[in-house]
Amino acid sequence: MPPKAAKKDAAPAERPILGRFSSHLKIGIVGLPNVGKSTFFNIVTKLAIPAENFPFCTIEPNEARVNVPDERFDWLCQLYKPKSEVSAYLEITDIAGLIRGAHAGEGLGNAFLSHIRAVDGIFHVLRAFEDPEITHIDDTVDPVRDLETIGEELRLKDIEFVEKRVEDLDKQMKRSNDKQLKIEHELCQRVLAHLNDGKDIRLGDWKAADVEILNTFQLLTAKPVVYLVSDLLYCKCLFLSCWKLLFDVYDLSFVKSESTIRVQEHGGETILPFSCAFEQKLVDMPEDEAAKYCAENQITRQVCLHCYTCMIPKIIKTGFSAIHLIYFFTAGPDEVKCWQIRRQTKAPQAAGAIHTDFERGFICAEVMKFEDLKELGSESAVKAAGKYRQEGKTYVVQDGDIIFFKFNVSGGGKK
Ligand SMILES: Nc1nc2c(ncn2[C@@H]2O[C@H](COP(=O)(O)OP(=O)(O)O)[C@@H](O)[C@H]2O)c(=O)[nH]1
Ligand SMILES: [Mg+2]
Repeated sequence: MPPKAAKKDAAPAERPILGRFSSHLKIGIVGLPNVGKSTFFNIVTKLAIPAENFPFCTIEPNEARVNVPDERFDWLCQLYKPKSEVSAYLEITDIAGLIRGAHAGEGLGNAFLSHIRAVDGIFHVLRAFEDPEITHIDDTVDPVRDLETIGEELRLKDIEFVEKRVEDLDKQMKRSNDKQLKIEHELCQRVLAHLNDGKDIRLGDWKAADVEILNTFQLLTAKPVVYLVSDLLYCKCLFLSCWKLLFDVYDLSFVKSESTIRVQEHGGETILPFSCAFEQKLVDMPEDEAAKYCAENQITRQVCLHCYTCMIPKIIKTGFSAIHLIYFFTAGPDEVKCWQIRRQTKAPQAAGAIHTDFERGFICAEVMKFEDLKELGSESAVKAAGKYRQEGKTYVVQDGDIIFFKFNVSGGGKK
C-alpha cells in the first residue's frame, strides 16, 4: 500500500491547557473566613433561574448550578420558540474559609485544601469592606495581604506535593533507567524553583510536554483564579486591573483620585469588583422596589445597573470561561440547548457530549456560526449564502457554533 498522504486538514497543534479535560468542571469559592464567600454564594444561587433539568438549584448546601446568561441563547429561543430551553450552567462550590497555616493542618486546613483540589478553578473572594461588627481574622481589612496569605498556603501545599513526588522519583530512578522518570524529575525541579520564587504554576510558561505531566499533579496553584473584590468602591486598597475595569467599562472616573496602586504583579488575571452587601439588598427586594430603592438613595443608574447589579452575570460568565468551558448550540423547534464542552474539544468528542453513539458513529458536523444566523435570519438563508459548513473529525468546536451532527452506528458507517 502506498503511504498515506500527510493529513492536510489536521488542526494546528494548540497549546494544551492546564487542568482536567472534562466537560464537568466546577469552580470553588475560596477566601479567608468572614470575607463574604457564603453571602456571595447565596446571592448567586438566588439569582439563578433553576433550569428545567435541574429542579433544585442547590445540589448540596454548599453546591449549586447556576445558569450562564447568554444573549445568543435568548435570541435562539426567540427564533425557534422551542418546547424546551436548556442553557449552560456553572457549578459553584462554597468552600469553607482557609486560614494561615492551612497547609500544615491549621483550622481543618487539609480538608479545605482537598476541597480546592476537587474544583477546576477558583473564585477568590477578597474583603475590601470595612465593618466593625464583622471581625477579620487578621484584625484589619487588607485585601492584598489576604490575597498573599491564601496564595502562600496554596503554594506551600503544592511544594509539599512536588517534594513528595521528587522523593518517589528518586527511589524509582535507582531501580530503573526509564527516560520519562528523568524528564519528570527535571520538570519537578523547575516547578519547585518556580513555587519557591513565590510564583503560581498557572502563571508559568510551560511547554506542551510540561503541561502533560503537570496535569497528572493537579496542583492547586495551577487552577485558574478570578478575584472578586467585595465592596471595592469603598476600598482604599487598590488593584490595578480593578481600576482599569472601572474606568474602561463603567466610567467611574471619580475613583481615580484614590489610585494608590499596590498590586501590579497579578499579570493579566481577572479582578472583578462587586458589593455583596449591595447585591444582597437588591436581591431580597422585588424588582419595582429595587428600582425605587435606587432612586431614593440616589444610586445612579450607572453605578447601580452597570456596575453592581450587573456584576453577578458577568462574574458567572467570567468564571465559566476561566475554567475553559465553552458551549455549542443545538437548535430547533423541539429544543434549544447549550452543550458545554472544554475548549479545544474536537467535533466527534463534542458530539459525544450529546450521546456516545454520536461520537462512535460520527460522520460530520454541520456548522452554522451564530453571527451568520443572526445576520441572515434563518437556516435556509445561511445555506443559500454558502455559510453552512460541513466539518470533519479534526474540527475544533468553537464557542457559539450551532451544530447538527450526522452519525451512523449501523455497522458500515465511517469510524
Ligand atoms: N458590610 C458588609 N458586610 C458583609 C459584606 N459581605 C458579607 N458581609 C457580612 O459579613 C459576614 C460574613 O459573611 P459570610 O458570607 O458568612 O463570610 P464567609 O465566612 O466568607 O462565608 C456576614 O455577617 C455578612 O452579612 C459586605 O460586602 N459588606
Ligand atoms: Mg462561609
